[in-house]
Amino acid sequence: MMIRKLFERPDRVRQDLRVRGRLVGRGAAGKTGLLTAVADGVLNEFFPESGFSPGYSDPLISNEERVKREKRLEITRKTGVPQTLERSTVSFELLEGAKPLVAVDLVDEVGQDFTNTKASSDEDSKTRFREVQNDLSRADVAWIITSCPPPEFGPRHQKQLAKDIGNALENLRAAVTRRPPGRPIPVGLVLTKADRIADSAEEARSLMADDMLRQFLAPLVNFCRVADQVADCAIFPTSSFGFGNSVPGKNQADRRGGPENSDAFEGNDPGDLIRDPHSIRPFNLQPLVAWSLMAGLKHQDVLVADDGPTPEAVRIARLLARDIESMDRWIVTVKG
Ligand SMILES: Nc1nc2c(ncn2[C@@H]2O[C@H](COP(=O)(O)OP(=O)(O)O)[C@@H](O)[C@H]2O)c(=O)[nH]1
Ligand SMILES: [Mg+2]
Repeated sequence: MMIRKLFERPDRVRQDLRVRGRLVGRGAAGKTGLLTAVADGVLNEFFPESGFSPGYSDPLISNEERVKREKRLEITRKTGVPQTLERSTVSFELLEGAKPLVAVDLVDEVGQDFTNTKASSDEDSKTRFREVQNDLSRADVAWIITSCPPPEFGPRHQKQLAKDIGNALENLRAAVTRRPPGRPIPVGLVLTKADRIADSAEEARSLMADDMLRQFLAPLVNFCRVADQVADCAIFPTSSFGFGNSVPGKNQADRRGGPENSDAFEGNDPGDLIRDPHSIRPFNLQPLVAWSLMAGLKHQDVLVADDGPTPEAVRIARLLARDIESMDRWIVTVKG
């Protein structure tokens, strides 16, 4: 057996395909909302060309996950997206008919671990931070989460945004430098809460031209463009609630890392609540998931046996590429 890059030897591939997605972003960037919306809005939907569907082959697991989702949605309905106190994983499979093709897991991180862990922090915090970094350095795809600022964008938000992007970049850089040589990671730059600045997808698109988005996320874009350790990279504006479906909530000051911490990243960011939980229409998430699976499959190392089975991962990645082409999508390519 040898380890090879999939697309260098498309004739041979291992069977147990997996895509591990890891998220980076400060507290209140929208990570939990995003993963909840992926679980609610993308699972059990069919991709347009391949007919693939992210979901569960085991009804017991499916029921388990559904109950978790419904609980989370109920909390979101009442008091907003629940604060993340511990890492948790959203797992599902990419199915073709009844056949599971790829095991997918996406980890919801505690944002404060990225922003508040310091060299002088206690050992427990530093151990947790190193675990997150280790995991990220071994991931198949990374989502770097930044949120759209509120409509009243001023110098304070500008400063906050620079700080958020700077922190995300430092974390990404530290993780990718520890990747094995020749094993670049695809990076999705996810701009959450697009519904904060526009009432519809059309309006959002008219407000944010491709170059403006690249400019908005310039430090991350520039890094990903030149870093050898980064494979494909693209920007995805998203909304977890959907357009016209949020109302300003109370200040997030009571969330961990709030104003009692003078270096708070999220203390002044009033969160939004969902106006009508029955009309949640997550925006641009199916393209994000399909792209992540495609890029994640394309760039991972695979075990290659000289007389091995047929190139299943290549077939899947190609079909996903066709799916993406025919989806209503907003993908701003940076690299790849
Ligand atoms: N308008 C709007 N607000 C959102 C959206 N997603 C999250 N939020 C708000 O941002 C806050 C933080 O989101 P959360 O997902 O908990 O961030 P995390 O700390 O990165 O997990 C939430 O309490 C919501 O108020 C979205 O799609 N649209
Ligand atoms: Mg969270």
